[in-house]
Amino acid sequence: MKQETLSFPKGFLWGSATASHQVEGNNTNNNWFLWEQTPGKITGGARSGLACDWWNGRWKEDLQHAVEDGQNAHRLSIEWSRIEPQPGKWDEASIQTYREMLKGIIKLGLKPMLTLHHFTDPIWIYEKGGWENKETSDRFVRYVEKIVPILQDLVDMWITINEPTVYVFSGYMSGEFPPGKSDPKAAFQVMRNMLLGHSRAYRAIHRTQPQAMVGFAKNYRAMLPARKWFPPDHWIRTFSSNSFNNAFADTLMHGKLKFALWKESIPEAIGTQDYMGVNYYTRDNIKFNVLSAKSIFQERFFDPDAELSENGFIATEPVGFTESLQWAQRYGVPIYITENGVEDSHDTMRPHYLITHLYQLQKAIQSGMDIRGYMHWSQVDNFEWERAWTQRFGLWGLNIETQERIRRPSVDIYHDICTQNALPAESIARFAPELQQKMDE
Ligand code: IFM
Repeated sequence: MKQETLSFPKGFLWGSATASHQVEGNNTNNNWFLWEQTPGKITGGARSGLACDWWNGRWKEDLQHAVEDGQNAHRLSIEWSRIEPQPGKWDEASIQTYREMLKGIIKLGLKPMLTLHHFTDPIWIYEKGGWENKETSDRFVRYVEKIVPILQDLVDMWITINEPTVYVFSGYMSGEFPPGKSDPKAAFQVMRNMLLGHSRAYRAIHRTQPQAMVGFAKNYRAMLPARKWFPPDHWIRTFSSNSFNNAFADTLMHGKLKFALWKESIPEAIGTQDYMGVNYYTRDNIKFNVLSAKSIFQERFFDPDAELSENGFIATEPVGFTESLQWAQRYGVPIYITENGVEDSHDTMRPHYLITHLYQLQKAIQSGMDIRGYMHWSQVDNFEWERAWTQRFGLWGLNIETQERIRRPSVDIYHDICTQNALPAESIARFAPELQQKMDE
């Protein structure tokens, strides 16, 4: 049996990722707070409530765990609605809280990677039409210009916007996110305005901090034509991937946004990416169906043989991860994995998911790809948007009644990986023996 060491490059960032609204608690001044109060929008009528109680300081406990678990980085976000609760009015106490949090994170030995916008908007932005309003991009830049100089001594890795395409599709196509619309023209406008916001924020950050690494986090959905022999399945797969996977990122390369029926030239977007942040979870099979006009003539389903997560939300498809990395590579910048993980309250699937995905990651690095870090989603169970507390993505579990943290077995598996900067042979043999066979071949 071959005992190849599947190691990662020196200085590789090993961490976990969180987002403000999902962990802080008592976030009452953003559009998600309003959404949570609206009947029928959140599974079981649940609310983010105290979430993981980070705003009262429990980030210390979770990130102390992260360090003990062997991690050396953490991706978190700050909440625009706390920093600028009213237009142009800055909340100095909240800004100080974030400074203290970031100082504490660094003191613990974690490199922070900071997201400036992770799905939530201040209520006043929402009331002015959210990102449908072109002025939102400038208002976003004003917030960035305020906060970056204050945090620049603590942070040099920035994510402008998390998963802009998920924000667009969920808020303006499927309607699961606020404002709950199904309006492709509005979706296009939001995409355009987010591109403007990103591009201007990129330049604003670099004006303050020339050495900064600035990017956005892209949720890449791998897609396969369901029937290889049937050209319409290939066509619909290409169409879907162009709008979901490529539209935003390609505009940063060539300055031309193409989305559904609309096009616009955005030259200022060109070159506004120092790295590609990849969030990868799963892969769909896509079938053309003339009867599914509502879902743009497509049907999506997971491979019937794939291992499915607790709520059937994710299929373990590590080869799709490789597809996402190959896709990311074409942008010619270093790659960071800014999210990857699975909902699994019993931790029965996570060990296999983790090992098989990190195996693909290590192979990609070995083949020459410049990949510099991996942030697992998530450190601790947190408020999973419209699915609320039904989906548990944490390495650590959370009892939302008592705030008790529950150590899942995957913590130890991830610990060994982070501290050895490698995929240990014993972990592969134990949790993904099929890979051992591959390695022996
Ligand atoms: O929880 C989310 C996160 O906010 C964005 N990416 C996907 C995660 C899991 O659904």
